Amino acid sequence: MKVNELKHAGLKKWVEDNVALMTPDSVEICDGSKGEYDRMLKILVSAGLATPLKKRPNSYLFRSDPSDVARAESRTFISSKNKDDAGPTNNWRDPVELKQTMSGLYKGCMKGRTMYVIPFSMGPVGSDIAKIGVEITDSPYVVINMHIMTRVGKKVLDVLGKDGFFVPCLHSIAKPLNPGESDNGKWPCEPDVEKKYISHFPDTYEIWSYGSGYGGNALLGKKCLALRIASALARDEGWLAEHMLILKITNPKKEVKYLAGALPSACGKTNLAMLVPTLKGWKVETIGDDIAWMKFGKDGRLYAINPEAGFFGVAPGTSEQSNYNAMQSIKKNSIFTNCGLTEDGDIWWEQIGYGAPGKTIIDWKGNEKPAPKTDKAVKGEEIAHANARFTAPANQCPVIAKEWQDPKGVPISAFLFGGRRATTIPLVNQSKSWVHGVFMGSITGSEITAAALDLKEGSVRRDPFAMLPFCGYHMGDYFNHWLKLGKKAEDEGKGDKLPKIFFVNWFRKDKDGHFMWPGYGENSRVLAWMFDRCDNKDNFVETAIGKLPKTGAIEAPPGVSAEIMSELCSVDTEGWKNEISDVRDKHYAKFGDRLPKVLYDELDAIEKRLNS
Ligand code: SAT
Ligand code: MN
Repeated sequence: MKVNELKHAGLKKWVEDNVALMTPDSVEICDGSKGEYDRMLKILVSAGLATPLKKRPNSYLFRSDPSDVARAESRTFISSKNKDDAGPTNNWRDPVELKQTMSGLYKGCMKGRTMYVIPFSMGPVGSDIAKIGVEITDSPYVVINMHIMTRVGKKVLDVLGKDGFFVPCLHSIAKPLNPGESDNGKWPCEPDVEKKYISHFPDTYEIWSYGSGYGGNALLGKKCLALRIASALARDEGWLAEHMLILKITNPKKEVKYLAGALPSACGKTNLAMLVPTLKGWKVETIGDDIAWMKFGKDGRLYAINPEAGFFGVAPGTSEQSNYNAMQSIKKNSIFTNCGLTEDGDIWWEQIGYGAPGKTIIDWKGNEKPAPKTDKAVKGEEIAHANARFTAPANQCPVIAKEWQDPKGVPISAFLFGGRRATTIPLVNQSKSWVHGVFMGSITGSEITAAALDLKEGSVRRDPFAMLPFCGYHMGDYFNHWLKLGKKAEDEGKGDKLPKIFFVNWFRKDKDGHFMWPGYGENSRVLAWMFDRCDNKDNFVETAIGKLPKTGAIEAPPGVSAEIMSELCSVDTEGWKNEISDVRDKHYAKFGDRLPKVLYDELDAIEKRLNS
């Protein structure tokens, strides 16, 4: 298909304008076909950027530039007209100035390359909850990843019609080629981090990205569209775009519920989405592992879709023990980025569950190293980058739920928030009300595990709703949006249809620093308790901080004593008093007068109950 055959006048003009600005050698409208995928890989292999993996059919390894290995949060901008609308947790830039700067950078940026125009749907094509985006990019690596992560092609243009809504997503790796020049094995990007831009214009629902070819900086359907821009769309249109997994859980009586959960990074979100239950007779299946889009149905229930079509998962730490189903999902048709390459032509990473075969291994920087005999990480000597990734089609997951692509979505019974907390926060806690649940989401946080960031080890980094880097507008307004949706449902007499809200913590430690709860598949015990709570089973006690499991309501996993269970499921009054003052003084204070007053009321009410 040619540009002048595009039926949507706005899309056609947008593409033509950018062709004139970026001056690519040629333009291709992507059709999402297998032929197109294979052709992109031929280009990438011959440019020396992709290595076919002997051990995994139709799978390839890429190594990025060392400057281009993760989302560039300091170069991620929320460019709303009013600075106040971006809020204290986002980097704001004036949209007029930012567009001027970036238009200058985009000028001639695709010289010597092909411009790919990727029409994609976030969510099943044609679903009422789905949205269409079109990404312009000069990266065939982006094209193949978008093939896996989204639905690409002509059927999307058919749904878009002549005047449908789409989110325009501009992307360039910022590495034009001179005549005769080729990438020659070197990952093309702008290596100077200060010259990368990941810009969002929430007032006009546009995305402009420049200089990075990696992950969320470049696959613009994911964090940029499905979270930052979608959160603004959801605010404006009355729905929810959340950084949440969606799972289906079936009890021994074959009753089914769906649950959506938000956890900050490094808390095992993908593992939870694909959990293998240890509880007999219970089954967990996956709808999505990262993002949920949710709309209220006429029946008052909240319906969720997974806007994505694949998994873009962190590789290190993924093993048959930690996530069996993820390991099965990546056996074929997968893309690996910044993993190690073994002598026999397979990928390898730290904590993959086994040492590397053979004598040598190629690390993520392309250097030959002795093959590690164990899978333990050696600081500074990592074979795979800590943010090495796999991209795999969701339908390759052995426990993908049959309804994962249902355009209606699945009705959500419960929300789960959580974080990595060594103290204070119980194993599971159900909110007393919707407002209390929003309070729980708003104080979500996780302890800093390594002295990585500028924070004291063990101190809590608040990550409200796990949306800190992903909310496209003022976080105080975002809390208010959640409150408004709950209030509306209650005012309409549909309050009982709202999902129940829970807060979990798998990471409590005892005085000697040992984890008190085994986690992984044993977390099914907590999910089962939540399941029964949704049916109003009498399995709880009312406390100052919320509804906690009654003694014996969660059967202890092997090796966990009754005393430990009782500590995990009780109120740490002193700890909570500290939590309350930390939230009031260090967290809520940041949001000024945009922090909804009812959340302060909630804080005061909990404090009062703790003191009584
Ligand atoms: O690189 S992504 O933004 O897609 C993944 C992540 O950082 O969570
Ligand atoms: Mn994520």
